[in-house]
Parts: sequence; C-alpha cells; structure tokens
Amino acid sequence: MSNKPLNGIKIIDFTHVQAGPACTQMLAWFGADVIKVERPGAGDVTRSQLRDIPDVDALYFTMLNSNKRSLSLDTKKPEGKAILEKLIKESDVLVENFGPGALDRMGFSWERIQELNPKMILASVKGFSDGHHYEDLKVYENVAQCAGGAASTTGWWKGEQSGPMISAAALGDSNTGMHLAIGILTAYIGRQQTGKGQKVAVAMQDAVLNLCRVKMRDQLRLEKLGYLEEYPQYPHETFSDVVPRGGNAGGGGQPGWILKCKGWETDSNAYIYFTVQGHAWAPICDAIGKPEWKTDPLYMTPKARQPHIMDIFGTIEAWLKDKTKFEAVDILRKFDIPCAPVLSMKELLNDPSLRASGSIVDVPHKERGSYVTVGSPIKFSDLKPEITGSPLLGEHTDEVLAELGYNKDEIAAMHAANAV
Ligand code: CAO
Repeated sequence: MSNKPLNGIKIIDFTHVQAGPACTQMLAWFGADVIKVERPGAGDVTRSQLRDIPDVDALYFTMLNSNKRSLSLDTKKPEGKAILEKLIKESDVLVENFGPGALDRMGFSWERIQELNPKMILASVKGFSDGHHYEDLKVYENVAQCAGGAASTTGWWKGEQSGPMISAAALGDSNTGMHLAIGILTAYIGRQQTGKGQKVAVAMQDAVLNLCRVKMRDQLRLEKLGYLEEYPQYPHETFSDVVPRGGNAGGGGQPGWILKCKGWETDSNAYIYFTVQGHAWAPICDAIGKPEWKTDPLYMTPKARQPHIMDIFGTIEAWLKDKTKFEAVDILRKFDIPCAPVLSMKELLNDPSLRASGSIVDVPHKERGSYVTVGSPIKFSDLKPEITGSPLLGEHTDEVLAELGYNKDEIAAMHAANAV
C-alpha cells in the first residue's frame, strides 16, 4: 500500500447501514486500516438490502464499504468476545452505530473498553445525544431529518404539495458520519498530546441541526421582526411564529428559484437554479435582454425587486423557454451569474468532469466484476485516494486472526464454534 496520511491507524469498524460506514470508509480512503466486524453468515444488513444482482452484495453495501477489510465475528459468543478484546487492545479507534445500549449489552461499555486499552478512541453515532429525553430511540435517516429541523423547513408551504419534506441528501446518515470523522481525527490528535483516548459521539439530530443553523438564524430573526423578507411569503402573505417552508427560495441574501427550461414538459430535470445576486443586477438585465431594468426604480435595488421577485423569475423563465438548461448556463456564465443546471443522477453518473476528478470512480469487485461509486469529495495536492472494492463477508477473517497471533488450529476451532 502506498503511503497515506492515516496509515498506521487501526480502526475497528463496528458500524452498519449508512451513518457509521460512511465515516469509516472515508478514513479508509485516507489510509486507515479499517476492519469491519460483522455477524457471521449475515453481515451488515445492507449487503442483502435492495440487491440488483441475486446473492451478490448490494450496491448499498459496496458504495459505503470500499477500502475496508471484513472480519466476521459473533461478539455474543465467548470466543468472539475474546477476539474482540484482543483487537481492542491493538487498535486505535472503535467506531459503532448500534442502537442505544447495544454495545453495553454486548459487554463492551466505555469503562470496559478503557480498561482494555486506555488509548482507545470510542466513536459512536446515535439518534439523539446522551441524556436527551429521546436517547432510547433507534433512528434512521428520515427520522433524524425530522428531529433536526430539516423537514419542517423544506418543501412547500401551501397547496396540495405542502407539508414537511424529506431531502434526498443523507443529512441524517452520511452527514453524521462526516461529523464523526472530524471528531475521530480531533480525538486522535488530542491523544498525541495527552496519551489518552476519549469517547466521541455525534447525535444524528445534532448533525442535521448543525446543517440547519441558517434556519435557526431565521427563527431568531422572525421572532424579532415578524417577517422574513427573503422568503416567498414576503410581502404578500402572513407569517406565523415559525420559520415557513420556503419552496426553492435562496434562503440567504440572494433570491433564487428553480426555473423551467426548454423541454421541461417531457424532461423532469429540464430546469436551472437561477440566483439574483444583489450587486450583479446589471449583468442579469443584460443577459436576459432587459437592459431597461437597470435604471427602472422598480427594479434597481433588492428591496424594490422583492415584492415582485416571482414576476421577475417569470420573465426570466420566458427567456429560458427556447434554451436547454445547458445552453442557458452557457449564456449566463458569461455574465458571471451564479447558476447551474438541475442534474439527474444519470447525468452525474456520465459526467466526464466527475470521472476526471475522481469524484465518480469504477472499482473492481470480486463478485460484481466492477461497480461505480462516489469517490472522495475531498481533494489533496499530495494524496490521491485510491478506491478499492468492498470486502466480501469475512474475506479477511483468517488474515486478521493470524495478525492477532492465532495459529491455524486455533483459527479452525473458531470456525468450528461458529464464532467467526
Ligand atoms: N455479533 C453478535 N451480535 C451482533 C453483532 C455481531 N457481530 N453485531 C451486532 N450485533 C447485535 C447487537 O449486539 C444488537 O443486539 P441486542 O439488541 O440484542 O443488544 C443487535 O445486533 C442489533 O443492534 P441494533 O439495535 O443496532 O440493530 P437494529 O437493526 O435493531 O437497529 C438502527 C438499526 C440503525 C435503527 C440502530 O442501530 C440505531 O438506531 N443506530 C444508531 C443510529 C444510527 O446510526 N442510525 C443510522 C443508521 S443508517 O440509516
């Protein structure tokens, strides 16, 4: 293996589904030795969920577990517990995202882990933080989006489509995993100073809330002002005492909206996002063929535009009528207008720039031949993460046991006891 910054960090990856695996996968890309501990015979539930090929690990698993080794281990059996204890003594980090209390019930409380290895960093994902009145709840993605404020502030505020809305982005799962990765690396650097490990925890609710801090900002402003002028409800509708859902509004200082382009009637993604950047009003007027708006008092300032901003978007949409989303962006980019086409998963999958940058990669796999996955979104000048395939269930069991000092007969005995 070539030299990577996290080489030498040994991680017990006791994670499953998405939140935990996304975290450990990223650390594995950057060089950590990530040993995924999975229940013999079954493994991570995502191996068999949403399969596209019978009896082959599902993409749900392969896309979240690349660059790892797999150790199958029944940690409820005494033999399995003994192996895990040895592993804990020799590792730097244990990452888990079991339901509340599961690790304690298994016999691996934080106190016990510290006894085994005082340098150990224990990293956990839970739905809610320790001591929270919902701390006992099991949580999946959409539950976290609701508990963290994202759902109440996403979607439409009136009409048939109104109601809280879930985002497709994994704000609860992968986002929490990314927060945890930062926590782990911080604790690791802390350990270099103190020689001691520590417990790092990220609650999915908190990770979602952290991404929704601009909505908390809006709640505080609303309580002071009684209105939010960048929301589509302003100034013609009334505000209640909670931040409303803003549809496709920009949400920041720049009004924006999703606008139809040529072909929207048949192509569900023939749209662009258009931003009316306050100080760049003149180029917008030039781009859309409305130079007279530059000096019209009804259009000249953000304040003057806001009461009829939806009409302005309507005019821009009329201009877009005979342009595809790509043609429109090609024109608007010349005027320095912040915009982008609405890209489908299919378009992203086939985007040559994403392939060239390594953001989408083809990865070899023992049973699939190869699979496409999302590569590292973090780019370094001196590190090019090399994405390798996800492991088969228990693929590295014997190898890891041998590294722990077990001989061939002992390994055979573990297999006979169905402990691995
Ligand atoms: N050997 C033996 N037993 C094992 C094992 C192994 N290798 N790995 C796991 N287990 C056991 C656990 O000890 C636990 O047993 P008990 O419940 O008897 O103590 C059991 O498997 C299942 O644990 P779980 O509660 O984590 O699993 P679940 O499917 O019921 O719940 C989930 C899944 C995600 C809701 C829950 O794990 C959770 O809330 N996790 C925290 C929040 C989180 O990360 N959610 C995001 C998941 S990604 O969408």
